[in-house]
Amino acid sequence: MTEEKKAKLKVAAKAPKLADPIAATIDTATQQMIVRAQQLGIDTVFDRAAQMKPCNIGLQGTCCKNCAMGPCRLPLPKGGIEGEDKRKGLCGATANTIAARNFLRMIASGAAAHSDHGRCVAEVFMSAARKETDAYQIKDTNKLIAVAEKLGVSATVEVDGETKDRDIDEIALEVAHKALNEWGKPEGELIYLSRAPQPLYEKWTKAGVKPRNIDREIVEIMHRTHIGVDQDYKNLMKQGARCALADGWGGSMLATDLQDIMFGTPYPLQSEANLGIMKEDHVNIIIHGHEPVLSEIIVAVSQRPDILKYAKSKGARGIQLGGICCTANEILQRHGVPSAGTFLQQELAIITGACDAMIVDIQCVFQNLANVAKCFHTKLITTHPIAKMEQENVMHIEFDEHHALEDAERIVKMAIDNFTNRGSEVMIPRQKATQIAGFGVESIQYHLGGTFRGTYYTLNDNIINGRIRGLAGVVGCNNARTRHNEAHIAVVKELIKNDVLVLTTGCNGIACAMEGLLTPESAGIYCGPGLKEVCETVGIPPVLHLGSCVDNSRILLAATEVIKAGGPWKDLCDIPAAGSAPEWMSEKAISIGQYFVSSGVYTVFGVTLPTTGAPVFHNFITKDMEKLYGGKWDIEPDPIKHAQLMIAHIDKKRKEMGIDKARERVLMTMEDRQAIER
Ligand code: SF4
Ligand code: MSK
Repeated sequence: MTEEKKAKLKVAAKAPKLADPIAATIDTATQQMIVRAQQLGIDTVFDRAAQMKPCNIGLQGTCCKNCAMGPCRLPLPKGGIEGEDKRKGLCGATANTIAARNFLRMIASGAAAHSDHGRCVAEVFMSAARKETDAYQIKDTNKLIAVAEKLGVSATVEVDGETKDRDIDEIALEVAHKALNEWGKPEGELIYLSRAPQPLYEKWTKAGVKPRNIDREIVEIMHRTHIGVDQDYKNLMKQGARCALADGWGGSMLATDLQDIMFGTPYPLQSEANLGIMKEDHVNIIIHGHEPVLSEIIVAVSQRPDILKYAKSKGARGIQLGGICCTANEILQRHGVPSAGTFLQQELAIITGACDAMIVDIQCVFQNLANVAKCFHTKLITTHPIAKMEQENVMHIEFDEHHALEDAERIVKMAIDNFTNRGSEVMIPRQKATQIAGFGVESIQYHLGGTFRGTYYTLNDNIINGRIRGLAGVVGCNNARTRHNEAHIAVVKELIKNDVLVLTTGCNGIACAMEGLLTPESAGIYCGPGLKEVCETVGIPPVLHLGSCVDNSRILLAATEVIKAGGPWKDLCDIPAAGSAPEWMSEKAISIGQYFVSSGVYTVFGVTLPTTGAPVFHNFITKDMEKLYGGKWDIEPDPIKHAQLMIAHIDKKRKEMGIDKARERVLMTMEDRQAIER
């Protein structure tokens, strides 16, 4: 071998392994941008995933570091456990205890993230109700009255024996107090539990898992998982269920309701998705994170004529807003702001070279954004007091509802000023797809309700007659350990092909939008005959985008409306429905999964579950839990098998409800019918 060849090999051996763009993602825009990043020598999450292997013991959920005698690592022996499982940590904690404690801490963290988001919204709501800020008002008074009723706040008052409507501001103030109280009230139970079907409420009572207040359930998990406290995986999971319910039927549900009242309840609208929404001749502002309180104002400010004039004075043709992750979903649902991409595309938005500012709030924000931004002119701005970055090039403009308009104006102007600093290294992929988003409990009622009955009558009717085989809630993140968007799209396509109507949120919603599945026209291409007929008659997509991660509460309430509208079902676990998170990664997904399960939903996760190293505990959550709540966990990384598990569950429920035959009749071809008649 020549010296030159040896030297080349040495360099190659030292060079970090780079991601294969085709293996990393199914999305061609993302593939192009991974190549672009590699050409520019900028590492992305895809390369880092190729370079770093996950820890096998952590994957199994059996590594404990809850005290300084550990970490105690209890891997599952090759070939599994025969006989008694003698594995234990220094304190004697078994693999079941360790896996359950870790699982609970994920639930606590996920519930805390959603619920702290909810608390922040409730505080802004309080400021709006007190009229301490001009930036926020009560936009949807109908929703305010509906929410007031659920919280036990009267919308009317008796004056001299006459019933009169109460002042809206007065109602708002009382709603704000009632809502904020849910985080820390000293006694009682969460008010919204009463929104669940009665049999489910009774199950929670019997199991002793009704949340008392939101914060307490999170704190209690941290206590019970401390060394030497709760050492019974079943008892631990009781608290896991209680904390997750405090998220789904508490913090998340309140966040959604109060956001709808302040920012408007979403109704279907048209928009676009993928990196191609960015425009070379516009100021591009990317908003990323989860909390819509500041982004709402940024949307309003960027549409103001004086601001547009200012952008034009700098040579831009306008301002293009785009979203990443769930802030994207929030501003998409209410204003039609296009989605620039999912969780795994956040670095790529900057690598286009055309991102003049990226504004981030909380959750799912990569710290590496700062390193990527350094390579371009992009201003990276953190806005939340609890989420800063250590890198010097990151600017912090702290949001406060009392001066939200000024904050938003400062940020948008900074982005406009930065437009002139763009380098020549601009490459925006062309790919983008049309999407119809903005669905919710109310709009499903409008599209699939009865004209005179004002309920979910038409939806129920079509489930019972079998045109719609069942419902699926498909949600959650991307995970760099799996091929970006592949499982999301394969699961959803398999479901709609089999006549299952899909309700989506989070990054699954964005992935489906990028694939063109959020259009009514996609029904004709991808759906089975029953679902196709319903979608074409009503004019809806076969995949209904319900919003952000906290908006999974909309899925719970939509399912509850199905019960109320009548049919053979009495409880959520009776409905032919299933949940799924094909590419999950965040702790919030575990909290969501657990509140789905504790609400009676069979829930399948892709990738893996951090419970496989403790087979007894794993068995408990994937089998035994069904006896308590009617729902249980499952794990299936293969997307087609994953969807088929959900469909098998849906068919099992159809049979239990006595509606399996109706579907067979409705899906018969004309020839089949004629054959019977002859
Ligand atoms: Fe080990 Fe027990 Fe400490 Fe966990 S709590 S690290 S199992 S000694
Ligand atoms: S943003 S939590 S990656 S869905 Fe809600 Fe997407 Fe998951 Fe974040």
